[in-house]
Amino acid sequence: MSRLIVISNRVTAPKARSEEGAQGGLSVALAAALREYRGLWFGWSGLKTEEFTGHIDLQRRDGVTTATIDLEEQDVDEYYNGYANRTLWPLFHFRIDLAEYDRSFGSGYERVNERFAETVAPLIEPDDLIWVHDYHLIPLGMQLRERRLKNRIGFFLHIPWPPHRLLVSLPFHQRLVRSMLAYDLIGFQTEEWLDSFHHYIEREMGGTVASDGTVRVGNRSVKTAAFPIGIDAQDFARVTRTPTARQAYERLKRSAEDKHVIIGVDRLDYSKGLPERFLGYRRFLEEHDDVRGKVALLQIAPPSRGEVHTYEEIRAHLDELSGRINGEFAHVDWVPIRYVNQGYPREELAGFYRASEIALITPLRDGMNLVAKEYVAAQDPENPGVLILSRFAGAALQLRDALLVNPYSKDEISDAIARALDMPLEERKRRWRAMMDVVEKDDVLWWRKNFVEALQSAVSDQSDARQATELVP
Ligand code: ADQ
Repeated sequence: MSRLIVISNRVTAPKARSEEGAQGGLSVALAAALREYRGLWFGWSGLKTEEFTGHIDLQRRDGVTTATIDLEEQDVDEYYNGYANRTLWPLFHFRIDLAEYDRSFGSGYERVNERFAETVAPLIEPDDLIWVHDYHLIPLGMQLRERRLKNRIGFFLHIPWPPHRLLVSLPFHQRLVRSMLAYDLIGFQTEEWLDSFHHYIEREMGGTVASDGTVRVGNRSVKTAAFPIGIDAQDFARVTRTPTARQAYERLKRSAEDKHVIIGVDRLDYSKGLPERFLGYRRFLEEHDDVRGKVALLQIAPPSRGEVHTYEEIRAHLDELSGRINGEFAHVDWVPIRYVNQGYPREELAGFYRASEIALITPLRDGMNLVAKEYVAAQDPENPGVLILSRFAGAALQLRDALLVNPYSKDEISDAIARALDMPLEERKRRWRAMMDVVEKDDVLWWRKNFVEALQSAVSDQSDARQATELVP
């Protein structure tokens, strides 16, 4: 059996199995795949070094080998904080107004992708399957081909793919997309993002798309498909039964007294629609004075990407907005919004999800959104809560029995909260069962199995793959 080489920006070192509860579902699933295929996981350590040395820190723990490198300060500024998080992230989340185009970001991005390729290439054996993850590493496949690697190489994008008309606002967009033709398989979260990619290929590159998703540009063919990512539903159900989860459940229930808890859990990011959510909740309080004092919104949002200015701004904005809404509506014994800037281990989150009658998950755009699936998996089947979900999250295409809302509309958010609070038990159970079926069936194991099998069966014509690198101007 071939080995699997996973390459992502950051590597989450596997913990001992007994500690796995503290890790994200994705890293657990990838670690399981790496154990099965005897592979290795390569990426940035998260550490900075004065000068790039290419030194690889190889570690083996619990059956998984990780190989990490440190990056220079300038690399981190230009590649990670720059091109990845200030150019691609906003643009791919339809926030062209926030996207910054700086020549140094683009060159830093390509330099780091070259450094990744240069360092990982000697670790790769001819039969290895290579799986590259996310927007930080789009040109990596081409960089590996330039080093004469003939392996099957797949790429999975965790975030949305923007519509053609938006993507052309990116300087050198053709160069970026052409570099993707070096892969054998390109995976997206949903059919919607896949369609946008196909439109770009047809309209901007004069390529064709066959009915099986094979994209053809010049002589180069690449397989493309949607692989909606899931959670480890079985494990999440187990986590929900742990003593820590039960304690977290009790703690939230006790502190809420008899109030209906509405929960939101997100990284603090402008794509998650937090100000719009607070304003939608404010509209609800305004319109339903009879319920004031009987509901509480618990928003958990730990800061992320603190080195990027826009993230400082969103944080300041939310502090101000939550303070203003609380000041406007609070009583001596009731605060409408509990806004918490810290992350919690999975066990505790599971307990909080189960103790909340409603989840309000309203990103303005999201590749998938795993929190929505975790909320569903943590519910009590006999008394499940209601999921209110943005129709612009990838998850909305699968969780059709959520109450789907336009996250920009205060009225829709307000009406959905009112409807959720009044929803009869039978309807809650019916909706939950339908969503839980999807969460259980299309779980993370299914996702990675599908992707790896599709990659194994991708016909890799290497003469074409080398040509792809020649297509890049
Ligand atoms: P994210 O934007 O990080 O992921 P999401 O999928 O919702 O978004 O969350 C990922 C994980 O982080 C979840 O497992 C969640 O439990 C955890 N998490 C979020 N907030 C937390 C908190 N406050 N405390 C502790 N844990 C928290 C990107 C894309 C998504 C895509 C995923 C996976 O943006 O669209 O679903 O990758 O592909």
